[in-house]
Amino acid sequence: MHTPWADWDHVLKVDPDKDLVDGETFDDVCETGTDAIEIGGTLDVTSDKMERVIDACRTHDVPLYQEPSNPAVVVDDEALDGYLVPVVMNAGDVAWVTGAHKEWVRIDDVDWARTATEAYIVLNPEASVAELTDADCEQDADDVAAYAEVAERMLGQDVVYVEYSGMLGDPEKVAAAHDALEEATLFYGGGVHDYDDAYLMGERSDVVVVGDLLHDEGCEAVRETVEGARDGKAAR
Ligand code: 1GP
Repeated sequence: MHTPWADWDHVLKVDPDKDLVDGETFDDVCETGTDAIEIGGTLDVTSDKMERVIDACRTHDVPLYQEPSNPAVVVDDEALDGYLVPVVMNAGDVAWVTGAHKEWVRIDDVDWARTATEAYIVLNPEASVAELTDADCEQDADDVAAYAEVAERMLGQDVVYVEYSGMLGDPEKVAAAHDALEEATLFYGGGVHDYDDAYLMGERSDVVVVGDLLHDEGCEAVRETVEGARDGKAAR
């Protein structure tokens, strides 16, 4: 698989289970300036809900990826550029390291040319993803850096994802993960609400992922985070 994310600054993560702000459409979402849209959520996601988002975005140019949270929700659709599949480095439950993945490969004909993995390091214990995966979120900056290095060097991961879903993370830990990587792309996600948050994390990662803001505040707020992520990265 080629690695388009190496050129991204910003990803918008759409939760198919959540509504857009009143009056906004997926046309507006596709025009926020984000480099890619990832469709995925942790809870109550179904393939029907996924399809609805893919359909609404299919005529736009913005790259579209599915981030399946379990094998049952994987959608086969040519409008998708590919699949970004989470592997949780610090999961307590190995289902989220190789278990669900093994089931998927067993039951499905995986389109490997369009499939890549993201090595998640989950750091907000309050997040659904932390609860679901039984993640050990007690990690200091050294631990986070070590997980990042293991992901890239031992497991050959091309995307490492520091995930604080729902809260703005510790900039020092994000920077530690970034410093530990050679070629892999570092995604940062969690609690980015405005230009300044995006700038802060853009300075310390390669790609800033914005999720809830879209559903809570809308497209204009997202647009500001695109600017912030780009400016932060440029200032590095
Ligand atoms: C969630 O990392 C993303 O997987 C984004 O987090 O919803 O807190 O922006 P937020």
